[in-house]
Amino acid sequence: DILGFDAQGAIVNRPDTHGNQSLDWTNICQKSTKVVTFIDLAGHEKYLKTTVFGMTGYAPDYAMLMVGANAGIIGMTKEHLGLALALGVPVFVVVTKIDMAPANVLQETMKLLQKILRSAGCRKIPLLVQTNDDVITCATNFTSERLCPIFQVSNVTGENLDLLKKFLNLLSTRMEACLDEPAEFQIDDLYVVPGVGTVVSGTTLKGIIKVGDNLQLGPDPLGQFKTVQIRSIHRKRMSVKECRGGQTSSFALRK
Ligand SMILES: Nc1nc2c(ncn2[C@@H]2O[C@H](COP(=O)(O)OP(=O)(O)OP(=O)(O)O)[C@@H](O)[C@H]2O)c(=O)[nH]1
Ligand SMILES: [Mg+2]
Repeated sequence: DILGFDAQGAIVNRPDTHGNQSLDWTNICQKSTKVVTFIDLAGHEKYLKTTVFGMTGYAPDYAMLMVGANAGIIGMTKEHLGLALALGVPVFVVVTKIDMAPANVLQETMKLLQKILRSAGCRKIPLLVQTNDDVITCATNFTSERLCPIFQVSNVTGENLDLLKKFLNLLSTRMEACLDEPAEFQIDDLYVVPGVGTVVSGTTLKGIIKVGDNLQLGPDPLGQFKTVQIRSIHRKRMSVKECRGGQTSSFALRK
């Protein structure tokens, strides 16, 4: 899903995103000066392979680790934290459902969370975000990788969601666009769309790719490349003319 911010930092998403999603995405992108994309990964260990794919294939800038205040550090929380650490993706933690958790339970969750983050395996500096100043401190020092901001929110009462939203709006992408270098696109997925043909989706790692460009597709198992032309480009379900380093998109190919 996506979250759009306007130039004043206000959220442009309408409260109800049900219904026609594709229209909504176009609308959000048109009204936004900044769009944050969330890749919703699975918590259950059964889906670990998919989670690993999401953490690598989509080249995420940051990881938002969700922890239920009541349930605490359960299931795959530590494994997912380890995955982000291993991949060098800066992590922040959002402790949710604080409306439901008795004070002592929340405190226990926070204590264990901070202990894990400070442990030798993690070597993070946890910082509980409680004020606007904390948000700015965290956002400006976040890419250092040592700092781990922690938010405590409730999706029911809305408590502290403003701090989390401000933080998201202040983050910038980590990947360098390398616009002067030859274009390179990493394919994550392949589709055959009726009436369109072969569509590949993934991330542009370097350079600029424009509609009509010829690219080398490969390597195949024999190490060979094949010339393909970019017939059209979609970003966030919208037709666009070009895609730049750091951006995800999908291409319809002419072979
Ligand atoms: N009281 C309370 N309930 C919440 C809060 N956030 C989410 N919930 C509820 O918790 C349940 C699970 O929320 P989800 O957002 O589906 O959680 P999830 O981790 O994405 O679940 P899966 O995708 O199934 O792994 C839903 O019934 C939500 O309404 C919160 O802050 N407070
Ligand atoms: Mg979910």
